[in-house]
Amino acid sequence: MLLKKQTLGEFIIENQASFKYTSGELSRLINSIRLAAKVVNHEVNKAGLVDIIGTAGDTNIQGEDQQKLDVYANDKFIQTLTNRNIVCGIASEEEDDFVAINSQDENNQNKYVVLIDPLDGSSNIDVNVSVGTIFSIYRRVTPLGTPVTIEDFLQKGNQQVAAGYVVYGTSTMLVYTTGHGVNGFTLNPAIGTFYLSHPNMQFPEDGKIYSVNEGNYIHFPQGVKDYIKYCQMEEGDRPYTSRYIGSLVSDFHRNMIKGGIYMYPKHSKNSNGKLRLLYECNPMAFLAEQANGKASNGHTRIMDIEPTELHQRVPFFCGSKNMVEKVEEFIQKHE
Ligand code: AHM
Ligand code: MG
Repeated sequence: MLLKKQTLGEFIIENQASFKYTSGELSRLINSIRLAAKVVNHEVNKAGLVDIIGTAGDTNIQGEDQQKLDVYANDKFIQTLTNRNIVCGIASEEEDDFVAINSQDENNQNKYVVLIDPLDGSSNIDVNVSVGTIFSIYRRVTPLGTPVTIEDFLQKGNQQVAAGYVVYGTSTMLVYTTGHGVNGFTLNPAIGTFYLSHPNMQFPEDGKIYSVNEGNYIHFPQGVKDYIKYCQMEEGDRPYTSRYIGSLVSDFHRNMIKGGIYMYPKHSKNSNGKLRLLYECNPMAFLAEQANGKASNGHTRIMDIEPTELHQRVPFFCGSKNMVEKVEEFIQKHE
């Protein structure tokens, strides 16, 4: 019975003391993400009913069609964080450049920046398959009361203060970490409250699920091809099961619960893969490590990569520790 469980609001207050810097600001920030998530959830759930699905006619900086709901989710998250005057800057997959929020006002004491993918996996919207929101939170590195700069956003993942995602699935969940493990909250849509349903989430050390777009197989590096063949081999607990939703948040969420690996390798047409370091890979890597999993680009820990640009892409291997280590072994054998 969810009603007997702790609510997200109660959890945030109770755990405020364990945050690295306890001014209450980070609690307010997570609270405002919770609010925006509920608003977006409401819209995602009625996507099939109203004329909101389909492209908005614009293309984003990566040259992809923007779906109307991408735009909606982007606006809602930015509006909520701006109106509540909680952060000094936001970077989003849907914005070419970062958005500064009153950061040059010398009285502005907001010390956090948020990087966000407002609606990830958006090509799934039109076909009623789960999508998600991913967020990553840092303290700014430039002084308070000065304009926020690109440096505030180009921080290594190991500097994250908090990260999480919302999965708009068969039920809507908000899963996040502040560096003290990973907790998952399920929305009771009847009363609009998130309840703690998955405390202390952990990736099993080993898994039996591999998630990759195998349509790209021919273009993958030899090490990745060999690992896929290894997953399919009849030996020990193999062959593994192949599951690919094409929505990072949902694939990650399932793999964290059941044990598995998500892969988006580089390929011959896309030398850095597809996923973005700052608002897709780093937050998922932080969650993975906090849940006893691992995230790598095949060679290096994702959270140790020095970012050079806002929309930078990296190859991504993330999930159960032993599986990620195995694919790294295969990749490194060939390079
Ligand atoms: P998006 O941010 O444009 O939605 O792209 C990210 C998504 C991930 O959620 C998903 O895992 C991947 O792209 C799927 O890509 P592909 O269709 O190439 O397999
Ligand atoms: Mg995305």
